[in-house]
Amino acid sequence: MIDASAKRSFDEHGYLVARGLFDAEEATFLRRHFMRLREAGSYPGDVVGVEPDSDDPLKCYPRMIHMHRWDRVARDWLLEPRLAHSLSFLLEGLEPFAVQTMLYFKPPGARGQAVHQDQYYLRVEPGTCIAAWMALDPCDVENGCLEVVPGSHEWPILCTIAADTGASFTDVTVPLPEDVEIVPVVMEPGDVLIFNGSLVHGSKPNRSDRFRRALIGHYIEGDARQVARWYHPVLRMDGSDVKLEAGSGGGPCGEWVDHDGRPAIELTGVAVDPRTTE
Ligand SMILES: O=C(O)CCC(=O)C(=O)O
Repeated sequence: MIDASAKRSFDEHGYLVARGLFDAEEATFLRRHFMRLREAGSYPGDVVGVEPDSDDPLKCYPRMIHMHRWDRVARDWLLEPRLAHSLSFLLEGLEPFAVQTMLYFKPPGARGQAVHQDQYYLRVEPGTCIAAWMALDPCDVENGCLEVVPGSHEWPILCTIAADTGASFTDVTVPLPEDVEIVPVVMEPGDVLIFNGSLVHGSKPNRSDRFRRALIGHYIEGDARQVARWYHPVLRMDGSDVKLEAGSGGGPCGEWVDHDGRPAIELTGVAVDPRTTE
């Protein structure tokens, strides 16, 4: 249940955890459903194929993208009334539009995803995107739970630099000043982390012998006129299509500079269109 004080915390920090928004049985059902699909073959949106004998755990269980375009269970979850109500409340009555689903399997030994901002990819105009990240397993530091930089939703989109691909399956990240606090978000199955599209977040490798599965929905503010091409078609929460402009990704981005001995961001960079998803 998201109340006024949770909304204040969301506005201040850029994220909140809706504990128990879904129950453990629903999480179990979704976990089994997507494991069955993943183990049965390949799907549109797979960046790499399933390679059961690979040494890279992420090639045995690559993430799934945009499943809601061909899987009823994923579509029903993306448009779920509990998510619609929670997001509308946080957006002050503005119903969001739904644009993406993803399933991260993150098996034991899998790399994480270097810290980034989702809005770098979605380029929603005006406004921003918002993510609903639902734990399907207990998520903790050992198995590479999501980590966030509280308050970073107030930052502009940062220019990216190369990531350490030994620890991250994506190859870009955002630079962070040394004293920035990165907070692990420990969650139980059915909990949903809701976060602002500019919030810096990512995850470390899974160093446990457990999976860390998560089902993710990406949404945009309901008064947006544009979102990057990759995220079309755009859906209202009743499932009907809404026509928005298809922007390119890319655009201005911020770089850290020293202002009287303190880090500050100046919009001096230009990001290229990533033509893919976060
Ligand atoms: O689940 C993860 O490890 C990363 C997910 C993420 O960063 C995202 O959905 O944007």
